This record gives sequence, structure tokens and C-alpha cells, in this order.
Amino acid sequence: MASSITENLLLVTDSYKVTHHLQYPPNTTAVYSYFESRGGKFPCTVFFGLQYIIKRWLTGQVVTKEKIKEAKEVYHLHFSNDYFNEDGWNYILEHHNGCLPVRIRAVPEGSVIPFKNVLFTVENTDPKCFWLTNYLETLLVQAWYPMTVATNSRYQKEIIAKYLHETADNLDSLPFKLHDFGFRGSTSVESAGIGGAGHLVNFKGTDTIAAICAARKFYACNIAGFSIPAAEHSTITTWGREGEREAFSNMLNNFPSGAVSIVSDSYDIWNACENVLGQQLKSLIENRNGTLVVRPDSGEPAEVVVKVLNILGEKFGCTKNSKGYKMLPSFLRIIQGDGISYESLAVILESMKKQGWSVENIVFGSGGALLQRMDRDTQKCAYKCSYALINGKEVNVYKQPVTDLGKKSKKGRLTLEYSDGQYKTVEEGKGDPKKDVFVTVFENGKLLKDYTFDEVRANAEIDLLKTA
Ligand code: AOY
Repeated sequence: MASSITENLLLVTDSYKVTHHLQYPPNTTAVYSYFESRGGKFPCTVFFGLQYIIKRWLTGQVVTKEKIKEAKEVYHLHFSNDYFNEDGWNYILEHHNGCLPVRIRAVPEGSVIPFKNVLFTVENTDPKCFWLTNYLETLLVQAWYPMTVATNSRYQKEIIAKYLHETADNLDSLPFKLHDFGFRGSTSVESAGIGGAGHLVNFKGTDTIAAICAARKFYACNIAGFSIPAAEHSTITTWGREGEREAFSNMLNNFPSGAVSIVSDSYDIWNACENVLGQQLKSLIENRNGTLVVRPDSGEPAEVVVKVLNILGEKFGCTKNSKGYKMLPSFLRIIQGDGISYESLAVILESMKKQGWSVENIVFGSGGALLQRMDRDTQKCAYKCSYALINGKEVNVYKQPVTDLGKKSKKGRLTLEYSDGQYKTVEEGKGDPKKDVFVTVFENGKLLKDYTFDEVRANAEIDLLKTA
């Protein structure tokens, strides 16, 4: 039984690429391509996820007699013709033992790189396999997704850090301030795992177990994320409208210690906060050995959050922290997991601050906007050929469409240089190898560099949290 749509790398490409081996100039012996973010929503991109793709699809004997046979059949039917490069793949099987004669060089995973810089390069290592470099584009460009999730999540970390810095005693709670609710809104278990791991590069709170599995399997991380017991509407509403108080007290009693989250908007969030939690269950909450996290889940987030804080503050009392902002008692917090995105976050944080509430009081949950509401254009990710060897001559290859100069591509062999705290892509092979930050991560079927999740996290850490 096949465990996924296909295990056959020969089928993991766009149809047209199957025909490209017949289209390059005669005597092409090298094709060299690179991946970049050409711009987009965020000025820098967190490089993350290529290692998953390499381990999942490219390492070891990925070409077999059976895979060639299957691909030949599929492409014969698909094109009603025999465009499939059977000889080329048989050559790899026979001369490379089914391992890919390709080199991939990349910036270290977790690096935060300004757009318009090269992030990785790909080239064939056997002159007969010039066609393979861009056959792999389809698969390799899918790195846009974990990178874009990690990037969007990191920019949310930056905003939260800024507001914590202004309104909280310290930044200790930052790693748990944005919790991943996105599993159900992802398009597949695989996507949730990959994207959720992108979020965990920046944070430690997740309900997306697939992300924990991805970090374990592909980044040697024993446990990348944590969670706490939490209610969903069904576990509250099955007690009936008149049973909400009993549903709440049942939660508090069945989880007598530690943090527990109770979704409180099933009927009337104001009544739930003021009367049920703030009066009827007040002493149960105060005497419990842990933190109750109240979860509103509807309405205009910026308004609901402040109103819930005001009610809870009135009922349970509050203090002022070292920055002069209001704090609920330590056994009481809130979590807003509805309508959270990079954009809405800033609005909510600002409205909390304006009304004197420390951001320490809240944790955010995010689903659709964290793992799904983005595409390859969010960071304008692209893979382009920049160099070739044709008839033994080096050729600088580029595109420069008059209809969109933003799509201009780089020329020649590329290095990514770091000096004076700045990244710069140097073109046409003119780079200084001593300043090059690229690492050869894959060559001829072998993974040459294996990043741990801890290394990725350290590379991606925001400046406010960096310890000298
Ligand atoms: N989880 C913190 C722990 C998680 C969740 C997951 C969709 C949690 C809710 C909570 O407190 O309330 C998927 C919606 C919510």
C-alpha cells in the first residue's frame, strides 16, 4: 500500500519538465540554478525546510528500475507520446547507482536573509545530467512554504516581543505567546507537519502534533512544542445551556493543577466572565493550584480581549507591574485564538497597551493565518537558471522581461557573502570564497550537513532575545 500520493521522484515534477531534456542547446553539460525570495510581504526570509525535502526525496538510491518503469508508463499515457527521458534516468541508475548527481549549496537553516539574495543553488555533478538541475525545481521550490510560515511567524514574534518589552516585566513568556491552532485548516497532514515545524522555529506552543513529528523525524528534536489541557465547544455545550457552570467546574476539578484553558463564549462571554467565572466559580479558581486561561472565541478580537480583561480585572482584582501596566492575578490569563494574523495582532496589542493592560496577560492562538493564508508570492519565491556550460563555454544565463523588471534574475555563479553585518549576493562567479556563507548540504545522493532544530532556532532568534 502506497503511504503517500507517490514515492516516485520521477513523478514529482511539472509535466513540461519531462520534455525539457530535448530543449536545451546541443552540448549543454552544466545547468546551474538558484532559489531566492524576490521581495514580498516581509523584508527578510527565514530559510527553513530544505532539509526536510532533501531527506524525504533526494537522499540515497531514489532512482530504481521499478520507478523508471512506472514513470515511463504514466508519461506515455499522459502525453500520448514517449518524451520521458528513459535513457537519462537509466544512466543515473547505472552510473550513479540510482543516486542523484547533483550538488545543493544553501545558506544555513534558520538564517534570516534580506530578500533578493540567493538562498540555495543547484547544479549537476555529471555533465550528462545537465537536464536534472531544473527537473528538481518543482520539488525544491516547495521550500517556499516552510520558509514563509517561519518568516510570518517570526515577524509576529517580533511584534509580540516589542509589546512585551514595553508592557511586561520581562520576555520570559515570549516562546509561548503564539500557539499553533492550524492543523485542521491545513491542506494535508504533511503540510501541517512542515508548516507547523516552521512556526516552531520561533515558538514552543503548538497543538499541531504533526509538527512535533516533523521536527523529531527530520531535525532530531525530541519535543519541539508543548500544550496544556483545553476545552473545545463540544465539551462545554454537551452539558447544555444551563450546564455551562458545571462544565467549567468539571474542567477545574478534573485538571486540579497546572494551566487549563476554558473556551467561554458558547453562549454569552460577558455572563461567563462576570457571573460564572467571576462569582459562582471564583473561589474554586482562586484556590486551584494552577492557572485558568479564559478563551473568548468570537467577536472583534481587539474589543473582546480588552473587555474580557476589564471584567476579569474587576472581579478578581489586578496589580501593576514594574512597567506600570495592569496584571491579572497569576492564576488567571486569557487566550485569544480567533482572528489572529500578523495584521490583527498589532491592532490587539496596541489596544491592550492603550488601555493599560500588559501583554503578559494574554497568549494568542493562530490557525488559518499561521499555516495556510499565504502562497509562493508572499515572499515571491523563485528558482532560475543563472549559469550553464555549453560546448565547454561558460555562459551567464538570465531573464529580464520588459513586462516586469521585478522578475529579472541573477547571472552566473553566485555566492552569498556576509560582512559588516550585511548579506550580499555576488554574481558572475566574482565572489570571495572566504566570505561565502553557503554550505554544501547535498551531493551525489548524500546529505552532507544535518541541522538540528536547536541550531535552526538559534540561527533564527530575534535580536531582542539574543544573549551575547
Ligand atoms: N487548542 C492552550 C492550548 C491549546 C486549539 C486547537 C483549534 C488551546 C486550544 C487552548 O489553550 O485553548 C485547535 C482551536 C483550539
